[in-house]
Amino acid sequence: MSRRLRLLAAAIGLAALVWLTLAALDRALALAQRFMALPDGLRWLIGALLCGFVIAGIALGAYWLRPRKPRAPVVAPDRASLEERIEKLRVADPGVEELRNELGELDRRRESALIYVAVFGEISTGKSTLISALVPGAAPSTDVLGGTTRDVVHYQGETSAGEHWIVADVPGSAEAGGESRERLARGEALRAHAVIYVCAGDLTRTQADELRWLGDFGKPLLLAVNKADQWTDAERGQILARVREQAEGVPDAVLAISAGGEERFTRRLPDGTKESVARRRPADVKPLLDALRRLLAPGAGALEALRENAVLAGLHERTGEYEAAHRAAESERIVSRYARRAVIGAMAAVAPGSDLVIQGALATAMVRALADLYGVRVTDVEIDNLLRQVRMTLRTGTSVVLAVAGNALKAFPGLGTLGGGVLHAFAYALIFDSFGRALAATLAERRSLDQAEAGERMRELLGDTGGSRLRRLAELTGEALRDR
Ligand SMILES: Nc1nc2c(ncn2[C@@H]2O[C@H](COP(=O)(O)OP(=O)(O)OP(=O)(O)O)[C@@H](O)[C@H]2O)c(=O)[nH]1
Ligand SMILES: [Mg+2]
Repeated sequence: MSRRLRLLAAAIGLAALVWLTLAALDRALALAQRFMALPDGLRWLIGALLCGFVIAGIALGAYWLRPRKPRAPVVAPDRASLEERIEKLRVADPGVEELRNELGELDRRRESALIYVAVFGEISTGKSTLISALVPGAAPSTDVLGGTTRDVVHYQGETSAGEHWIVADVPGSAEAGGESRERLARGEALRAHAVIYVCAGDLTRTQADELRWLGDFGKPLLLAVNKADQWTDAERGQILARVREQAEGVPDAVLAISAGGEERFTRRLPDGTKESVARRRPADVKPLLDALRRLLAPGAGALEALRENAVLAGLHERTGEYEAAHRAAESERIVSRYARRAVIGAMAAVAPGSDLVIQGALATAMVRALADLYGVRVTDVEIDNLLRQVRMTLRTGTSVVLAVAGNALKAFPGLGTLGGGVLHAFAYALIFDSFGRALAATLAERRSLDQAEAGERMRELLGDTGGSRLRRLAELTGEALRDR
């Protein structure tokens, strides 16, 4: 648009604005006049209503603009209780050695008195490139393709100001199929004294979540918005402002940087041939280095408590996962054991053709064993109530159970050769398996003997005719009967 046209457009815009303002003023005066002409009582009423609106508007605005409460930092359980839990698990699962190694690494780093910094973020944001800019001599591989860094690698070198930080390059998060590498990266982020979270533009929701997760540990955290060389000065200001807003005050600082890196392109030579050229982009990480220096100034000793808290919080979570897996395996064993006993009991006591009546003593013992495993205290009354409900479920579900058992006998002809009463024996395997699994799942999830939940799950399992489950129960029934 020419300068003249732009001036004309601006003049028209200004005239329209003046006209609108005058019109609004005129309307306001007319309203005021009408207001003044109203009877006294009505004037007071309208005045009070208007005041109410204004006060409500101010209150709403103040509510929106109120300073947000900082999130409470994650508090890890104490080390002694964690060690105890790990020790208990070790008896059953030698795999938990990795948890003990984590504690060993925690101590090793404390004793070294060195400062660890982790560079963390999504794939291809320029983490490895940033390491080369931060640590002279470090040359981790970088590539436009995401998922270049596959492992945690530490780089130690003297910065221009003489600091001896150890900087960890970690695999990028959010890589399709890269869950195990993301775990490695997260573990290292917890082990570091400070974390640089790298992004390359606006934060996605996943990145904002990841940043909040890091922020919850309360350790020094910087958000580096990389690849700033790709923006104009105006864009840089806008992007930084947006990212600051998206970061919601979680990091200690949000900084625009250019880690540099290498760009490759193909050049056509005068003789028509093509040549591949690699060119280094200049790095500009000074604001980041300055902020890092400021945050790390207290030294490794002063930052150790937060680091230890983060490592123990991570260990608490991993230990919890091992415990859940251990309980799940143990509950399978318990349920199988009782299903086997129920099969044997059925052959001994149940006359073919009679109703299915759950064996009370066995069922009570199974409930106790499972509740014990999940650390849930149960009273005799609770168990009685639960069993009463199970019996009712069975009364209405007998035909379903017997039909499933009948089909299983046809599907696994070997069972039929084990004599009369096998139908009932299999039915009891199915009942105990369904009841046990339903109860174990409820205990794991609710940490209580939730009758309604357990009953619902049991009904679903009784009707579940999934092939592999029936095969397993057929094998269990066969083995129990042969071992009798
Ligand atoms: N324009 C520009 N590109 C950059 C910058 N920093 C890194 N890059 C490029 O971004 C791409 C990815 O860089 P990497 O350092 O491998 O990224 P990464 O985060 O380590 O990636 P993963 O190891 O896959 O997680 C490379 O092509 C780099 O050259 C920068 O400051 N500006
Ligand atoms: Mg990398």
